[in-house]
Amino acid sequence: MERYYQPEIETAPREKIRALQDELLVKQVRHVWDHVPYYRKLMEEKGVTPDDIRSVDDLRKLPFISKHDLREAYPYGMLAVPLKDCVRIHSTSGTTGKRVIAFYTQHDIDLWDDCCARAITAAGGTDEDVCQVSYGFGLFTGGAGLNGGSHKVGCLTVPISSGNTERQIMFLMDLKATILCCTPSYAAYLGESMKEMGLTPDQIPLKAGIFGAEAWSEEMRQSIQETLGIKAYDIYGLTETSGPGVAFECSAQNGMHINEDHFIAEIIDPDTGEVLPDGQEGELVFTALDKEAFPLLRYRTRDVCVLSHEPCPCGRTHVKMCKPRGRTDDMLIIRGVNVFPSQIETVLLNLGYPANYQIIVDRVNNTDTLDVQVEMTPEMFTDSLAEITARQKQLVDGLRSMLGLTAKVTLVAPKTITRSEGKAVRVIDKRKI
Ligand code: DLL
Repeated sequence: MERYYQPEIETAPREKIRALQDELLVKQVRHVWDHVPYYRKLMEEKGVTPDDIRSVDDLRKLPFISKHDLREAYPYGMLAVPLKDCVRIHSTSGTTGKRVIAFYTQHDIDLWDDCCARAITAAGGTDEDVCQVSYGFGLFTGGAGLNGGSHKVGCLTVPISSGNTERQIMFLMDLKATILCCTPSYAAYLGESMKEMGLTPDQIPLKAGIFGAEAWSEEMRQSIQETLGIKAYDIYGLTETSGPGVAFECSAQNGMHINEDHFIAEIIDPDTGEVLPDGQEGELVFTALDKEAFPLLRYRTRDVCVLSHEPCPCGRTHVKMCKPRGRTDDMLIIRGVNVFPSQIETVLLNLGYPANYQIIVDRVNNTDTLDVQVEMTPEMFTDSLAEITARQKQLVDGLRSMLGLTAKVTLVAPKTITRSEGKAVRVIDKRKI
């Protein structure tokens, strides 16, 4: 039976959700105009005032906020409440530039925890469960978010953070953890390690996993589900919008419900900024409706995604987003062709390889090169040159038909590619250096 954490909101009729969004948006725009001079200036430049925003229909009149704005406004320029009202910060890893700092009031933390509690409940979690939170704790939002959600659901929470795989497995087995929260790449690694220890899926107490923070394919979901003997649910979010829990998967496991009482999602054409209709792929943009401290309006996430308002068998009425295909900024352009790492992952997993790979892009004699290093499983490992050549050819053909590009494939021995305890590093683009 489907369980909800807040059924009155999660299954509310569309008109009710829309009316709530209209009301919250009007208030939020006023709050930002009054307290965030940086955004007020952006509105003035666009010739918009809070009086122009009367409902969600007017959303598109508002200017976008980009990562560039957040860096310019660093650290306090987007803060909308006095610093003394804030109780915590989190921060992005800063891999693509200067860190972004997000601020939270206690109200912001409470609503964030609710969003994560909805995700855990949708994955079947109750106060009977033992929830092992193996996302990193600290500035990263993964650990804190799922920890807060797990408390609200009433699970016995194991705030183990990431890393120390041996200890992870010991706690998981000894405390009979039933829900695991971590990145999908770390879940795959834990699964691989438990398999090596001779543990079979029916000996592993887990029943569900809540995995996100990085792109992962359907094929990877299948593989994790099989190794751990669980149902694997996707969860999405970003530091700028609180953290995990902006959207989460339900029992249908085919897209994530966006918590529309807190966020409005739009899909735009990343080049023109034009809002695209349901079903069309584009850049995901979020407006936070009731965050107090760091209330971003029309924030461009750079995630490439599709929205769907199709009714969901789980009974939730909130719009669904597909698994993000990648980011506009991690989409590789190789010899003019757009390539997402997730497409490469799909080919590898379909051909029976593990999700341990690295994509190395370079430029030689003014021509882009694409080298995909693929790890073999111990069963595949062989000295036979003929077999390796046949495997390489099969991969090159598979990649060509998926990408329309010829890649070089290098097969490497099991356990050669460094495992990640947090977000996996899939791409090394030497062209930028
Ligand atoms: O990754 C928050 C999070 C923690 C989400 C734990 C889910 C679970 P950031 O470090 O700010 O925040 O990175 C945000 O990660 O814009 C996406 O590109 C990517 N991302 C997050 N969740 C998913 C997902 C956290 N389920 C950025 N699928 C986002 C694909 C995801 N990409």
